[in-house]
Amino acid sequence: MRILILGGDGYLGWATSMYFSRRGHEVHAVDNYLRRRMHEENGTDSLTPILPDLPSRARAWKEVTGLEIGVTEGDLQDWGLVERVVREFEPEAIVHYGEMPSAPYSMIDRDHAVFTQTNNVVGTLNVLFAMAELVPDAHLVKLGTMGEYGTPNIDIEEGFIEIHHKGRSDVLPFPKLAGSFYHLSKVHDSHNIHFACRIWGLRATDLNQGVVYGIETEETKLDERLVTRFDYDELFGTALNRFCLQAVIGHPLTAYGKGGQTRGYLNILDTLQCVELAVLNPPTEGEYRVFNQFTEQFSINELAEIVREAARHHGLTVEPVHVENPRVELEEHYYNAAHTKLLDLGLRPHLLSETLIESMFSVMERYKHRVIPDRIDPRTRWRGVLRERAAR
Ligand code: NAD
Ligand code: USQ
Repeated sequence: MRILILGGDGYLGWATSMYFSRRGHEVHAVDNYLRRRMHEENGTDSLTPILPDLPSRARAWKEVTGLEIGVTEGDLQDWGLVERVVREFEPEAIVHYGEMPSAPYSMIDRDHAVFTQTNNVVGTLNVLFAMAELVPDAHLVKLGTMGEYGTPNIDIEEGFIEIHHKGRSDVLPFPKLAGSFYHLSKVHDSHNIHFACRIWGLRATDLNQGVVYGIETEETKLDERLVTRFDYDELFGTALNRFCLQAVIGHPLTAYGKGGQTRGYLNILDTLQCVELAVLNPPTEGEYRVFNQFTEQFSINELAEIVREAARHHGLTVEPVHVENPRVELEEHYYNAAHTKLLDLGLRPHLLSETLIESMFSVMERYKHRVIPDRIDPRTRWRGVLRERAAR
């Protein structure tokens, strides 16, 4: 199958490009290096030493496996670029990771919020228009987020909920209570994608993914040059990845607030499996479907305890600390989210275990000389704008 990977230089996008290439698909990756530039802006960097650009990564892939990954360097906000890539490559599936993915980055200030929503919403609109005009039968596999739903006091369904209201009923999109301007950009995308399916008959799968952890895949292990990026700083690192790195360097595990925040989590290996299952089982014409893509739920306190225990087995001593929560979010809440649709398609989850965490420690120990320790503690506050105003 011809598969276009948007955001192919990223943590998940590079791993996905290699995964599909190795399974015999024709892969073309697009990226504008936004993630690398945001790290330069913040004085941070990937723990793993990734090659300098996509062409070098594709060359290394060819040397190691003999397989080709096509590359386009460019911005999805540029209609000319999106139109050209889609016209020339004629994808049968488009896996869209190419967005600004950090909640804290989107909350820095007005400029970062506006940039996040413009980048994400305009890029996705361009992809939808290119599909409608050039490849209307292609399948869009779009990375959304479980954070679109927030933490409502009822069970979370997979995209839609049956509502009975004043004697009538309908199946409608599940209510959204996103927790950052980034998460809201995904809500806006979801509405636009759903609308494009309804009016143009496009087919799309919105993967509402939980928090991903992990550092290696079968393909990254083939050669050191094939590593994917791995971030642990306050803006781009995610909870479990950060805790593992913190354990390795002896930094207290940074549980924000009371630590009762519960989210869905999955291993990077399962991201690959889920995206493949979505691609190989496309929806029908005009169908917009939503899969909740995670395998297990944990609270922050549970994660910290699991990492502390795995660290102890590994000969490392580390303790959780409750730091002031930089975010505005519920710290104790009900959370029960459905996630059966990918299991029904055949997903076989890699569940979190101490062995798995210890294998992450081993990779991190190899690169720990690259850690920038003063970028770990949280600085970006959800109410930062209000505090700055009060100080003036
Ligand atoms: P990432 O930042 O490593 O990957 C995204 C890639 O897209 C980057 O390489 C970036 O340079 C590129 N990009 C961004 N805007 C672009 C544009 N306008 N034009 C071209 N390229 C652009 O992030 P990731 O962790 O790999 O996440 C991939 C996707 O999955 C994102 O959409 C993210 O929101 C979503 N997601 C990630 C997680 C997670 O825990 N990592 C969880 C849920 C959802
Ligand atoms: N948290 C801590 N300590 C930390 C880091 C985070 O307690 O050191 C807490 C946060 O307060 C939050 C939870 O952990 O309650 C998750 O935070 P996160 O940074 O791991 O994840 P989040 O900001 O939600 O974003 C990440 C990805 C994003 C994706 C999302 C999936 O960066 O791209 O959309 O996970 S989800 O969380 O399901 O929305």
